[in-house]
Amino acid sequence: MVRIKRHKELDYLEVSNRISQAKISLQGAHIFHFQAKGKQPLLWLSESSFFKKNKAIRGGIPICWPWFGPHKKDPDLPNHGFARTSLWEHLKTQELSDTETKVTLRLSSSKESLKLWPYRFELTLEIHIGAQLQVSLNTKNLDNKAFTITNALHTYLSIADINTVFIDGLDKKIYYDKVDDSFNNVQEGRLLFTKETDRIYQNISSELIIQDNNRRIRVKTEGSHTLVIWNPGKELADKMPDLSDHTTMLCVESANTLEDESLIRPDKSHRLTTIISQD
Ligand code: TA6
Repeated sequence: MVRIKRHKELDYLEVSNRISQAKISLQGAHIFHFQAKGKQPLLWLSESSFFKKNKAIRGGIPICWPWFGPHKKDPDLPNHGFARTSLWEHLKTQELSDTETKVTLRLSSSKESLKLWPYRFELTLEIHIGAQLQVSLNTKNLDNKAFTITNALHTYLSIADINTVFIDGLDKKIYYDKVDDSFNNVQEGRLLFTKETDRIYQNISSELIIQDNNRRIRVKTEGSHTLVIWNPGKELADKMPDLSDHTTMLCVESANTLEDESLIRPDKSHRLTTIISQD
């Protein structure tokens, strides 16, 4: 079942089936809630998120596209691109069974987007809501020239406590550390959080396991080799007016960034997927 609702300035879809529920804002195709029945929510949402037009929601899964982070050449362009603040179209909702619902949203190039990024494109987001949450971002090149994108499904996971959570699956992986701007660091063992952490891990192919208090969250990625891990730590979080409590959030982001850019030729597509589950 799908219902259209509004929170502050933003319209959203509330989707539910026998075993799970999700909320998806039409601005940004932004999933800001997912919960399987009888389980804790998987996604974190800041209590102080603005829910304003042209402002990304703080929490859930912001879509960073067509560039991740600051624009390479023009720092005045929006951080993480414009997909997360654009108004998407709800194409369809399909009840695949009584335990799985698929929602598809679309963003097409427009006069406004061409001013920010000079290519014609079609973006679709396919969301499977069931026992797990599966999200695929498809980029199609509708232009007559090739373009390059970096992108991310900037997932904010809800966790019990940043001081005790840890991540398995990154041992010996190479990462770029944004906090001190250093390249070629090597992860030793599991990743724990003692301070601001902002890293881009490379050559990721297997599933990650986030051990959170009494549950395990699993994140699988398809169509990317980079993974971004972010927690702002207390000092930075205190400066962010829309970030309520950094100790209960952890971003684990399937991404294509750094050397993992995607070149897409005319008529060709790229697909980035993240699958999040818990046990
Ligand atoms: O994914 C990590 C990151 O790029 C951080 O550097 C941090 O700034 C974060 O995203 C949030 O960015 P935002 O533009 O949403 O404030």
